[in-house]
Amino acid sequence: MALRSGLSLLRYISLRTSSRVLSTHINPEINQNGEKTAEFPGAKAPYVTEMKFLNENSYESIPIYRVLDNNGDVILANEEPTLDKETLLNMYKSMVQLNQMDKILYESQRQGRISFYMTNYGEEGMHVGSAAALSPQDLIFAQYREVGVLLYRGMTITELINQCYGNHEDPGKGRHMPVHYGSKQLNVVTISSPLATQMPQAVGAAYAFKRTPDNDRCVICYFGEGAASEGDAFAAFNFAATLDCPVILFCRNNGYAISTPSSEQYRGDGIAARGPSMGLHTIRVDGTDALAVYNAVARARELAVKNKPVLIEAMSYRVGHHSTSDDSTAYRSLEEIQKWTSDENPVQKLRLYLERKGLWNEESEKSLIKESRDFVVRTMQDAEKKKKPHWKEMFEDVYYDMPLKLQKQMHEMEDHLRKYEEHYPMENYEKE
Ligand SMILES: Cc1ncc(C[n+]2csc(CCOP(=O)(O)OP(=O)(O)O)c2C)c(N)n1
Ligand SMILES: [Mg+2]
Repeated sequence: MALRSGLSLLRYISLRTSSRVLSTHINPEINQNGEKTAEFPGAKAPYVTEMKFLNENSYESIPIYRVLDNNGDVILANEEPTLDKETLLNMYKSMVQLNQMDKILYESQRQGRISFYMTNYGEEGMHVGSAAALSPQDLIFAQYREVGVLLYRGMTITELINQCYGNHEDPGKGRHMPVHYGSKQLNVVTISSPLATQMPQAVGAAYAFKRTPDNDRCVICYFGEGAASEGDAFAAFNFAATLDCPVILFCRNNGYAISTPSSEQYRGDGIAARGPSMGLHTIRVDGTDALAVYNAVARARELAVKNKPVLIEAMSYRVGHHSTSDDSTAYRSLEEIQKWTSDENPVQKLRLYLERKGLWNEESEKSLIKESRDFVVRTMQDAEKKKKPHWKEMFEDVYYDMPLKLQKQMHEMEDHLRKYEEHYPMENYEKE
């Protein structure tokens, strides 16, 4: 009798509190009648006689891990990662270069020099923190707003700008819109615009790694909280978990999917809540804190290479407009933007941390900004002068043998260009 009432008290507590309590306080073998836990093929769980629907309030919110406070102070000394000076400075320099590149390329779109651009403001901490924790061999699948990851990995500003200008040095040969970067050498899969396409692809690549003998690589897949509403996201989560893939699914939750705020994008406790429910190791982290992101990804990497897939939800704020096709003041207040620019600025936080450690000062800041800005401006001017790829490139590289239909279109184009030669600035294009 005593045993029975003790068990029902535990059952009561477990239903009133979090799922974590549920798993620790109830003997999983026995239900409240002293019987064995149900063992359906689809669920092994205790029986209960009290009918209760669970909802988002049945669980505590998943906490947000951080290392630094808003002043750049380490909150708990033993959480401070042991990063050498060079790594810390590389992280910070990538952030500053990214800011300068964003500023100038955004303006260059406004001046009609490129067709489109997307800035990364507010998300720099997630970029450099995650990139620094990966091995250069790890394969990156990005969405589009992760340029700091690419810079830290080693993609040069020259390569990035050549892509945006679609000149003949762009590895994509001018076929993509700006910001669709990729690099075979640096293990960065080319970005594609349809949201979430990269997610099942990343999990598939991770599965291929798993099947490779002596694999010590993992895949990291970045995606926005908006993209997480796509069916492909669920397919990716489920394949990652059920096939035990060496993958880190990294959600950048920046609060918006263009004009849709996250409050309208999903219900429940964000993207992280989906992780444990789908069998993924999960953590929610302060994405404005580069050191917290570093720690989370370093640990996630250790798990992933042992074929334990991980979901990370990094919380931040998209400070800039969605893209050059958007004006975000139409759907959010200037005060809201200001709050995230000043108090929760990831670049500022890391800078304060470096200053406290004696690794940075006002002078180094000024010279880095000037150096980065000048380099971006010069590179942009050079990129603009470079020739565009030969027009025939647009018909090539898809089929090994060009189908007749395409061959016909190519010949029609050739005739057209010959006939109306004076209307096309062919001198700006590469010769065959
Ligand atoms: C399948 C698909 N639907 C819609 C779009 C248009 N679109 C481009 S970006 C975007 C918002 C994505 O938001 P999120 O994933 O949160 O990334 P963020 O822009 O915030 O970095 C939308 C709806 C698209 N590119 N692909
Ligand atoms: Mg978003």
